[in-house]
Amino acid sequence: SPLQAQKTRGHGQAPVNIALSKYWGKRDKALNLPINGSVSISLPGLGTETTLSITENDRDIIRLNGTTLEPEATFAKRLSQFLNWFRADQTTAFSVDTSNSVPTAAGLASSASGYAALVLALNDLFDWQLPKESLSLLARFGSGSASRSLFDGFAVWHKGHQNDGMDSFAEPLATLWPELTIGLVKVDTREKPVGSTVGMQQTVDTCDLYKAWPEQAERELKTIVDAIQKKDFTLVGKTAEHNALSMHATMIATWPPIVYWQPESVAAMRMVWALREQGIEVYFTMDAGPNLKLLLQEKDQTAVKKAFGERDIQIDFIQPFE
Ligand code: 2P0
Repeated sequence: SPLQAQKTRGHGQAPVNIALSKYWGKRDKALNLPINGSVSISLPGLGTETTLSITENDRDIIRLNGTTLEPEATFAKRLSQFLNWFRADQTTAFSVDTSNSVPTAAGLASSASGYAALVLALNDLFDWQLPKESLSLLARFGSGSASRSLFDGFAVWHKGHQNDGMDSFAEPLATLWPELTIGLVKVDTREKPVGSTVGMQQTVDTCDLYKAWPEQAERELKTIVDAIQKKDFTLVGKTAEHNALSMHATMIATWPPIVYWQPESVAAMRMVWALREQGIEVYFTMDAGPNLKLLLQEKDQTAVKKAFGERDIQIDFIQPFE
């Protein structure tokens, strides 16, 4: 049976990822099928490490960062619900020990690395030896963005066309881009008031502007993938920034409105634009939170660091292909 443990424990590790063209909206909530495809870059060294075993206990035991959670905790309930796909029978219970590497600058989605690491741990425990693309499809059930966290470097999550979701998974892009640098601008690391799952559903349900999103998102996904393959930094940067701002425009135009930005977020955006005016090519992207993620080239890191440092804004740099 594919749900028979082949060893005492399974282990998995996966990175967080940042979308350059965003996933926003589901066409199927139960299967986590997206309305549009997306492309991301993984951040090595930031992510989740998970160990998994079958337990004699009658319920799942879930430890997060060394602390055992109450089964009723939102995180534990969501994880147990995901594990329902993988129980040999109703009596099977799992013991899960999962830890996120503490991000120096937060605002990074741990559900993406979390469900990717968990699927890798299941693959190890059950000795499925499945290819990453198949594991990506399984990770998608936990969290859409987790489908992209099976890979290092760039990953494209195809929206797929089938109703059963069998063609909705991510694949890696072969491009290596050593000069590409990500800046993590920490504005606020507290938990966000509206989670992505609820935020995107509300947008699909109530935002008139959203009608334009699916086509724009698919077009910009293609533009970014082509630009990555040509290593056209300018085109990647400006398309990613425009895509993120367009997604936020749809969030703002939902009812009730969803505004993830803080005053400091806007101040940081203005700094990015001011740097570009000075000829320093830096772009930003933002997710369901107030923090900015900058796209720049290694040669400009010192100038960017200095500009943010002068205004006491915390920024950390990561080279995804280091
Ligand atoms: C993304 N986000 O492409 C977009 C941009 C947030 C903003 O994927 O409901 O946690 O679990 O599938 O994957 C975050 O959404 O949502 C996300 P679910 P998920 O990175």
